[in-house]
Amino acid sequence: MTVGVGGVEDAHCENAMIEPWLTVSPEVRASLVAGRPVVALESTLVAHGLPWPTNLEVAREAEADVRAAGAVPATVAVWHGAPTVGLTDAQVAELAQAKGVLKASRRDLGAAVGLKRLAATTVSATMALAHAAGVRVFATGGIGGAHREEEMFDISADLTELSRTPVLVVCAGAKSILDLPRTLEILETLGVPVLGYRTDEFPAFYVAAAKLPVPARVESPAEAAAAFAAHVRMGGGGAVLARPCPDAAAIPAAEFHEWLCEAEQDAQEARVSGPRVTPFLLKRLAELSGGRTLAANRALVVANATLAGEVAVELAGA
Ligand code: PSU
Ligand code: MN
Repeated sequence: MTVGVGGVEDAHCENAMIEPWLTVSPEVRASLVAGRPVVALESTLVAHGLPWPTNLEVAREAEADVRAAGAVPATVAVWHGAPTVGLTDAQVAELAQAKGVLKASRRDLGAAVGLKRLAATTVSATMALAHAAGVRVFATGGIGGAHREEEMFDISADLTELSRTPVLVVCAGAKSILDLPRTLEILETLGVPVLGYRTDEFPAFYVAAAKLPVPARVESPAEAAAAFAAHVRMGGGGAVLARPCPDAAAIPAAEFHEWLCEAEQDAQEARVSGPRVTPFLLKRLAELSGGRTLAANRALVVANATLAGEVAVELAGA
């Protein structure tokens, strides 16, 4: 089912970019049809990545910051079977407290829709739905990637989706719980540009810099938009715009590593695997750090939302 308001439905007929099977909120649809900037936001970090009530606060702050930058926010989820771009505030609030929400990556979307599930979308699934709506910019906390070799084989579907779906993912790099050198190598193999936002080092989520060089650096939203637009024009898929966690909230690498070792041990003892790994580690790290990783996560998500709004404005003006 699609939602239309006033003359927007007619305009939609000419707009081949919005897929008919997608539910798009009236405000988001109107913006897309008019060529105005829209930023997608994901829902896994709300349903699985952050605890109540921080999750709802962060979701609302991210939306407000996208608006402050001059773009329209579109939080993405599968709403009882309806793939949706642009949840209402009531839906976001419900999702933040709902129990038994599916964590849907790209592979899970068909089952979530076909079986009418309530599902939060990860980076890969959010990219797919954002692209189906014609949304080109998406803000999140950190992308998934390759887990460490000592752990069970686990490479996030976020990486393959980035290789094929032309959406710019604004994030604080990849999660610090991952093997970052391997993650960057895989991104190179897949042809995914990684743009460092005013940094030469790949950001590592809570940790501001991973001492790994980024292949390209941009100094402004306009430069980020230009690099992404050129990549897509030449047949490229997605790209990563990596902005370091704001200094005041960032965590020193040494301190973080102590907590991470302990959290990983706990995960192994609890025999956690598959999609449960990331939420388990994030929760355990928040406990072990006395809430510092949570504060960092919050700061980086809202900073990314602002930057994504600014880049979307540039792309819309181009
Ligand atoms: N950013 C956050 N918190 C999160 C995530 C991103 O600040 O919880 C989510 C994203 O949805 C990302 C997922 O796609 O974590 C990675 O999960 P996995 O490692 O299972 O692919
Ligand atoms: Mn995984």
